[in-house]
Amino acid sequence: MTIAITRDISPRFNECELTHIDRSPIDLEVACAQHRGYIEALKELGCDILELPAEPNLPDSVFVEDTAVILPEVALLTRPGADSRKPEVDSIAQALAPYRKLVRVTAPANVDGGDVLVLGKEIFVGMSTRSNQAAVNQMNEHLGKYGYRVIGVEMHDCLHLKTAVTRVDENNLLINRKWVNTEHFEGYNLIDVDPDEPFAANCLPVNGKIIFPASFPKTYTILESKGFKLRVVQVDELAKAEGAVTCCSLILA
Ligand code: CIR
Repeated sequence: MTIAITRDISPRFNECELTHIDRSPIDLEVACAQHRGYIEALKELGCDILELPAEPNLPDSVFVEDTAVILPEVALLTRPGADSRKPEVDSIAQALAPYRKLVRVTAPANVDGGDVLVLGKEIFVGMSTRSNQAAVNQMNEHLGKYGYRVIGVEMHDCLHLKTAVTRVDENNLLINRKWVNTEHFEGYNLIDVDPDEPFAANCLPVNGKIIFPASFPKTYTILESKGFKLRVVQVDELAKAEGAVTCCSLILA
């Protein structure tokens, strides 16, 4: 059974943090409809949804990915880099407690789940504006005992590591090489996003299909031509808050 944790959109979504894109007004109704469509896609791909109520005063709290890193053995609660987002973690801890043993990083560590790319027993953490070396060190302490190795990765010009590179399956990564050095990923087949679609590297594999934004048709075609089965979702209103497809769920396989 696959469980996906999601959280409804805060009425204060327009006050979200923004780092690399300009603010443009978000239509809450459209954003909520797109979020529902995303949840429908998760259901269609076999997920049971654990839908948490909105956190009215936490504008970015729909982006649950940033609050935790889920592994088969344990879940690591993060300490998000933006102060406005730090209070998002406690309610996620409650939601995760029935499913996993919990460990947590503490100050001075900062890490957003969007910076954490798990590839087997290697865990890559983007050294973004949200995540730091103290987090890499603490994650190694917590997760080393389960055989994981946590490695900091230099990146630039985008919010999170998973804005620049995500896992398509056990052999393939989808990547925008302009934003991240490829040296850590040499054992993988790298699939480049179309140059016209720099934000297309964020995809979400679930039970053999890939959840992928409708806004990136050229990269869609690249993936489809390689035989991947995609499930398209419309998330452009959520993208105005600098979010993409991985960030709106926590998947417990
Ligand atoms: C933020 O800046 O934290 C939010 N506005 C966007 C977070 C998106 N999270 C993600 O891609 N994992």
